Amino acid sequence: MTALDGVRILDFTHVQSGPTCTQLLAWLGADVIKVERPGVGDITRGQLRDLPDADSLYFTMLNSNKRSLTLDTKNPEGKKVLEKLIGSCDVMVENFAPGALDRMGFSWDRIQEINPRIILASIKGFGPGPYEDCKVYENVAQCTGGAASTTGFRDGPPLVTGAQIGDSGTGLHLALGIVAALYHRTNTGRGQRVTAAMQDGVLNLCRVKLRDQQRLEHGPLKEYSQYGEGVPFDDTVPRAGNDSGGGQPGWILKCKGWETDPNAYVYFITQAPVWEKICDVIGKPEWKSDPDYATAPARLPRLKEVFDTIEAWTMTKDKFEVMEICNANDIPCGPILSMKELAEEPSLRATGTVVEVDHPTRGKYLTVGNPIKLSDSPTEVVRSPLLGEHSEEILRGVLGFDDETLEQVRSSGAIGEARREAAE
Ligand code: CAO
Repeated sequence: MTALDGVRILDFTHVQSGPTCTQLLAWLGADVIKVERPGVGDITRGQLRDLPDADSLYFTMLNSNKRSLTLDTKNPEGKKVLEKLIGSCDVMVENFAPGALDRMGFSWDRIQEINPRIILASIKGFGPGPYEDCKVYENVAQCTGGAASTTGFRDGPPLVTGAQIGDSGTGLHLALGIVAALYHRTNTGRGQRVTAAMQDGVLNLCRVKLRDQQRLEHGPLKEYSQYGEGVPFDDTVPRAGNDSGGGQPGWILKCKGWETDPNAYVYFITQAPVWEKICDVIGKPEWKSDPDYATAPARLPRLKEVFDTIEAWTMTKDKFEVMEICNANDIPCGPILSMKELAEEPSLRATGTVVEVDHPTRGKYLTVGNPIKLSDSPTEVVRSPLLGEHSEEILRGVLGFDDETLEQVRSSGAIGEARREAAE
């Protein structure tokens, strides 16, 4: 039995943020019914295509383990089907632009009227306030949630990060809210609204920078390398390059081969409890008793020199040798792994974190599996559905439609033409 066995999700999500949420719920065992516009589907099916006529990796990697139903919810017959689905599902998830669900005729009041037990979960770019009506994409959220202003180097422009903290991060927040609301419902019998704004999600993930904003009022941020370089702070948290965000200073250092390999680097942390071991490993045993280097506070003003010296050692080894030597000495560090290295890493395949699946139109592809491991409810990743692949199965199986009702809905144009043949 899966963890979310018996939970049925009406999935009105598209692009990335919402689909990551419902994919997580599907991986945890919920029955996720993805509703898509007939003939069109989620816009990502056709975006960034690597193969002509096959669903893109963008889509396939965000929609595993779901069923696809095509339904025109602006068609009167389609609206009736949607009402029935709302009545039969436990959770409805959506990340339309603000107001779109209301315009479709499905306000929260109306949804509750149809099914008081349902949970309505939404992602929007912003919470209530000046920007509540705005459409938002990933990088807008990174910029408005504090990530971009604190990412990059001090002398360069703000930077966005490759980690999709605005979309996938908010999807993850929403999934947690949904699971909590389901738990609440088992005690109260009532559904509720769950909302997660992308700006809020990003800020939550950038909380250490809000911490530093307040610390600035009481003096310079001594663990930022600009402190050691004598560059004064102004009244806002600066970009800190590769400085560690925590209490143990770290930096990215070159390893052997850096001249030609853009990922021949290691993240090295000068964790205070293992400082003496670091001194021995890098060939600076004299630092152990030198008052300028022996303690963490003494090292703060000279971090650049410390890391330059450690780098002179890391440059004599490749990144995996550095990892091996440091780990044997309890020194925390991590090689910069490329996507190619991650895709080929056998241990990630063994744990199901990277999975190869087969798809009827695109063949085999790699996807990220469930990063959350439950001992009694393991996830088996199933390929993403073709557009409308399960329309008939859902209308018959979930709503109990017979041949005649199905034909009536089909002839109204509400569900379009299913692409069952491609799956056969
Ligand atoms: N049948 C009929 N109509 C449908 C439908 C269906 N099955 N599914 C969607 N639609 C309609 C919607 O009702 C909406 O119509 P109206 O504009 O007439 O109300 C229309 O499709 C477009 O929906 P949208 O406004 O959500 O889509 P968009 O492409 O214009 O905007 C996005 C995309 C992502 C910017 C916007 O949805 C948004 O801001 N979402 C909230 C924040 C978010 O999740 N962003 C992350 C996206 S990933 O980077």
